[in-house]
Amino acid sequence: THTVVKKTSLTLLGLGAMGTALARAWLAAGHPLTVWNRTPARAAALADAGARVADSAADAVAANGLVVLCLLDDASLDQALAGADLTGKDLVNLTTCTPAEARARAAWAEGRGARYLDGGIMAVPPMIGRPQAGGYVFYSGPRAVFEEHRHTLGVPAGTTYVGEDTGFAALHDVALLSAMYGMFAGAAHAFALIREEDIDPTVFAPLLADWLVAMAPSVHLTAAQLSGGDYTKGVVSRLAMQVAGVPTFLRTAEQQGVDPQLIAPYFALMRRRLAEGGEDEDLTGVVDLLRR
Ligand code: FVH
Repeated sequence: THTVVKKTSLTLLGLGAMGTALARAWLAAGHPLTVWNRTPARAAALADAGARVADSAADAVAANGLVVLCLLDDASLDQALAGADLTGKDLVNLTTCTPAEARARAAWAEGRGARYLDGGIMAVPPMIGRPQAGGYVFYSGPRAVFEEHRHTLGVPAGTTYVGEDTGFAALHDVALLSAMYGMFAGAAHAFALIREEDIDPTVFAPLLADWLVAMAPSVHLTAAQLSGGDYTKGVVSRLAMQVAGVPTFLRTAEQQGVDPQLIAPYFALMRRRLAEGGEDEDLTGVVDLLRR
């Protein structure tokens, strides 16, 4: 005999690139899905794939207890949900927002009789529905709500619960993406340095990628020092030595005709920390300078 597991039915508002990928993953896994999109044409292909297309956001919300939102930004939620009755609903908001917006949105939802979970998606659409791609979603808010829907939420991508504070998913999301943009900035500078030389960028790229991967674990030393409060503990490369090398980096940029605007602010902070007496530290002190 086979046990038939009933798949949770749910509603999804927002069928942009990400919303469509989420919808396809839930449909492929056999979840009854009601969808709505401001521009109805975007729902047509999903109707063919088995989704029920609601005529309005209010109708879509009324269809299920679990309502997932994947809209452009926080402001679009107000517009989409203006006429919807949220009483008794569980809202899961995967729209990128700030921590403060997430907390305010939770209070807004609770004031309308709904429970609220916030999510920050750490994936791009092609990673959705492909567990091997490594995409996942940060969730924060009431643990009970997360646990209740964990299985369904885990269908499109992995789930990582980061706490009862509703703002934490957005904070983790933005923190990781900010680090990513810092990495992109460094890579842009590196490519600019070699751009006019007889170096093939496609030959250079694997060297760059391997180096970034090799350096990534340095965040563990930073974390341990921030946690322990001693920024000289376990130092690998003294700040005094690193600052002594800064003119070499700036002169190289100048000689290669490259504007150092992406890395110069970081060098300025390293110099400031050295001037404050951080010569025996590594780079952790820069974190504190940013918070002043
Ligand atoms: N796509 C990505 O790579 C990233 C990966 C990480 C997470 N983000 C966030 O996911 C949210 C949705 O992103 P998206 O890629 O689906 O975005 P779009 O393709 O631009 O679709 C936007 C949807 O939002 C609807 N919408 C916009 N404004 C309103 C409004 N005022 N009222 C109702 N709906 C609205 C839009 O509808 P339409 O233009 O088709 O009518 C789309 O459904 C986002 O927070 C990313 O940061 C994605």
